[in-house]
Amino acid sequence: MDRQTIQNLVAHVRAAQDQRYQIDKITVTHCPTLSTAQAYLVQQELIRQRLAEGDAIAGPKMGFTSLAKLKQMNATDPIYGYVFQSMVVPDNSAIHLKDYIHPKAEPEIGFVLKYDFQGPGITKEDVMRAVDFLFPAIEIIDSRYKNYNFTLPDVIADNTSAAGAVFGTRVKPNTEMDLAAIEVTMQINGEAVAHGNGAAVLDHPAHSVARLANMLAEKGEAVKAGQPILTGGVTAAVALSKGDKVDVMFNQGLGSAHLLVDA
Ligand code: OOG
Ligand code: MG
Repeated sequence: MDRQTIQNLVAHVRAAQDQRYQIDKITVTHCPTLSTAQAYLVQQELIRQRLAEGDAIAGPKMGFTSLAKLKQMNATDPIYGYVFQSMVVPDNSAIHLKDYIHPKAEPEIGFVLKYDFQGPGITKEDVMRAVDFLFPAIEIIDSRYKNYNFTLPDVIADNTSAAGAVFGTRVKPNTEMDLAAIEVTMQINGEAVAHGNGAAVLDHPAHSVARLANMLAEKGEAVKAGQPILTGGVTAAVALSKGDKVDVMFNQGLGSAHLLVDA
């Protein structure tokens, strides 16, 4: 794919992100042959531009790591993107619907590593040895595609629908914690809307971090120490409406994360 094609696709997707409007799939309007590898080149250029303009990466995110998400979005494979600093929402604070198109919330398990590592060949055990902190998270996704209707290359080029994230308080993992068995409930206005456990995420959320490291290795990048890493929605995502209070609550001492939705 030539440079001009990449630039055109980035300009098209960025405009939708910045001005918050919905677009048709770029695999329909622009590039029917767009491959996954080419879509990551588009994503990479989009990220390069945002960094050049002064935004910063908060951390990487995995997507489509649970069956619930794969089914909901009719997807086939895990993908990755990035949460920018400008997207971070402090715990317990409000977002404004006007800043989004059709936002949804999903509960996620977050990792912070003690040291950088680079794939290929990273395993779940490598990840567990490297864990510094875990944290409860709410990811706010907001696909720029109409009705969240996209193929994998479309959603990769749209930075995997990234639009916001609440990173809850970091906790040190302890020997009592079992990340496959850990349970999460997402409540909206006090009512349980989704429930799942850590094993929903690729059998164990550390597999998601390993997969991320191994995917990033293909472009020579490492997973970095200290960055919050999102391992992917444990449950299906839930659409947000004005006045919602979202509570994502884990057991085993991982804690909770909270979000309010204003007009
Ligand atoms: C794409 C983003 C997927 C996850 O956790 O599975 C994702 C989408 O569902 O719009 O972030
Ligand atoms: Mg997510």
